[in-house]
Amino acid sequence: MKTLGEFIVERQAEYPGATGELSGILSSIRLSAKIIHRDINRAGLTQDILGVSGDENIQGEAQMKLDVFANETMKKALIARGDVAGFASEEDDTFVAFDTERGRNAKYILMTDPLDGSSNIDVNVSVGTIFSIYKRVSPIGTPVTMEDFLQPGRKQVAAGYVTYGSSTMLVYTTGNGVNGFTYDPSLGLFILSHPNMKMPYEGKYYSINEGQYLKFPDGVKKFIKYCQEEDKPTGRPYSSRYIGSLVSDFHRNLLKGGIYIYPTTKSHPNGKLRLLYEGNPMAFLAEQAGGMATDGTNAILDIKPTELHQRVPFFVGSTAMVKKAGELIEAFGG
Ligand code: AHM
Ligand code: MG
Repeated sequence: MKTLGEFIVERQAEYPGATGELSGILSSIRLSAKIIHRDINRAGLTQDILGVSGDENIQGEAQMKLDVFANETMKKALIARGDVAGFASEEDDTFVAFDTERGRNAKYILMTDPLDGSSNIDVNVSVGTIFSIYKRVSPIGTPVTMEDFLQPGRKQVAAGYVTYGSSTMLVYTTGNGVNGFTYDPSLGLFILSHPNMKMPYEGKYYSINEGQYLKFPDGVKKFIKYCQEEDKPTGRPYSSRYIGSLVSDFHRNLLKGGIYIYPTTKSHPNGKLRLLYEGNPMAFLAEQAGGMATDGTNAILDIKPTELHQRVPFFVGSTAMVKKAGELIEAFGG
């Protein structure tokens, strides 16, 4: 049995010049994951956690109490260790520069969706936490700037998610494969349970909010019909599975093979998901596991962001399925 802590230390030793800051950030995330896990598991028992907070985020979405709680937990855990220079989140209007001596001298920044799929929390369905880490581009010793956050996904140093499902798992990459750790609550430890995760090349699930079908572009409609057609060699029809938590849908498709799509729709002309803290980290994990992620045409990781809360159409999963969706979008429009 290998714990996440041991694994992080082992990996750090492979990089002789490593200062331990990235390891420190991963430890902060591990701690936040344990706290969020504990509170999610008590969500049905306490009214402090269930329901809406009464506020909206900058994107006009109602914040759940747990969104706010998870965001504060992440921020506090990161500030306490002082290994990041700045932080940006789905729940905050703009980025936060950790403007202390330690923060100004730190070399990484972190972006997060602290509680993805939070509309599921009141009905006891899985939610997740997503994170994405970059090296800053502004000079060390100064407060971080917007430029540090608007880097293409290709520049990510590490990314991952926590899925609070029937068990809680932390899955992450530092660009050297993807590894998954299952939480043992009785020990308070994440244990390496899924080393070197690989996404099947051909999938068997498609995950999309089909209730929006009439609002989808023609290429996406054609792809859905393709998924439903009978074809022995590709194993079609594929099964439809949509949890409505990107993390959970992605996690299933990573293990079993499948595609998750949030396309442009008439009500979401740029898609719904955010490039920086949803699209990029999941795309990095997908590519590291042998899968693929596009906006229908271009690799997600190559997009140069222009805004912190920028949205992007998102196609992620098994390479054969993402490629097929791309072909139909090229032929019929996305
Ligand atoms: P959130 O970060 O505000 O929870 O929104 C993102 C979520 C994804 O996890 C999920 O796949 C999608 O929104 C569901 O949206 P919809 O209800 O439109 O299908
Ligand atoms: Mg989200």
